[in-house]
Amino acid sequence: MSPVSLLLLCALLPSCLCHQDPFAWLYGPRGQAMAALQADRAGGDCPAECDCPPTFPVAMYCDDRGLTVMPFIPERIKYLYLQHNHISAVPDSAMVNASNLVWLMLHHNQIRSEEIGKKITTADFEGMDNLTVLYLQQNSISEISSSLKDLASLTLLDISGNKLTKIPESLPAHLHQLYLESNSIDSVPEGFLGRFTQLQYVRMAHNQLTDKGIPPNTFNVSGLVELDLSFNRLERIPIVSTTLQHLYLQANSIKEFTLGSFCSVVDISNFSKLRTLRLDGNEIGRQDIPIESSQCLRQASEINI
Ligand SMILES: *[C@@H]1O[C@H](CO)[C@@H](O)[C@H](O)[C@H]1NC(C)=O
Ligand SMILES: *[C@@H]1O[C@H](CO)[C@@H](O)[C@H](O)[C@H]1NC(C)=O
Ligand SMILES: *[C@@H]1O[C@H](CO)[C@@H](O)[C@H](O)[C@H]1NC(C)=O
Ligand SMILES: CC(=O)N[C@H]1CO[C@H](CO)[C@@H](O)[C@@H]1O
Repeated sequence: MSPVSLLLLCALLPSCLCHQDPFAWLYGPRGQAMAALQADRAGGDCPAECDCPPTFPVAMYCDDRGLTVMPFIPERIKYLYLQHNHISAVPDSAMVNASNLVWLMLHHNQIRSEEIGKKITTADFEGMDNLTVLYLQQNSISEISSSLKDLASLTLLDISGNKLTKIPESLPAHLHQLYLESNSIDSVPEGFLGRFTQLQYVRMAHNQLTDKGIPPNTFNVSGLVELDLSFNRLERIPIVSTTLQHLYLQANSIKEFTLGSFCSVVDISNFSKLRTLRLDGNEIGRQDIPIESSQCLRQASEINI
């Protein structure tokens, strides 16, 4: 329909849905009710402060609008964009209709742990069985309670740029990507990574990790593809699995190149799968790499030292 004929139609039919819902007056002058009704023709209601594009009715865009509280979440929404606001709390009630969420983007807000760890109880995330991506980076979270543990489908959790001083204890079991960089974490609990059978990418750059905080074999878990421990306080190269492909250790205080960190046995079929190894910005140089390394690290295409 051309814009001209649309206009014409509006003029002719006072109750047409072109501009305003004809029953809007029923619901009073509140902006939210108006907007909700206006959006109805697009496949469902939508809070006034957000956009729900008719072409993509399962998405709700509320990013960068100066929001200080969570908007209401219509039940159909799968992709929710709330980043770059001033939201400080995710109260119980906000998530009641959010059981269909697949992506929840809450990064760059002001969420504090007392407002997510304690007020978001396990029950709040119960039923959010399809949530796969949760972005919480750049908030003010210092603690994560067990509230996230029940997110059975969650594969990517980003809590970087917060105020964590330790690794959250109960995290969902099926994570593939765990991003914790730029916090104040100084240790990794014994056997921590072993709890996740599908974990492939672990990023902990810009924390306060020391050798003391890393029990032996913490990172010697198969399945891991990428491990970023750069910008920490490590003095030794931690033992990693031979299946690891990318290891970032730049800007630590490593004083020794320990080949045993990569290979305990070297032969035709036992060698490290490392492709990338960053060791620049440490206290070692090329001369510290033993000659046997070429056997163990035969797949490394990039070693920065
Ligand atoms: C939940 O959905 C109902 C019905 O659509 C709506 O009236 C209510 O405001 C919603 N609650 C929240 C917290 O989003
Ligand atoms: C999750 O997704 C599946 C398939 O898309 C759907 O059948 C199911 O109802 C969803 N679960 C929830 C809790 O929304
Ligand atoms: C890493 O773990 C494997 C299997 O658990 C083990 O065989 C290997 O010796 C360990 N690597 C090191 C360097 O200790
Ligand atoms: C320590 C290690 O990985 N050893 C393996 C070396 O290769 C042989 C033969 O493929 C395996 O049986 C060992 O487990």
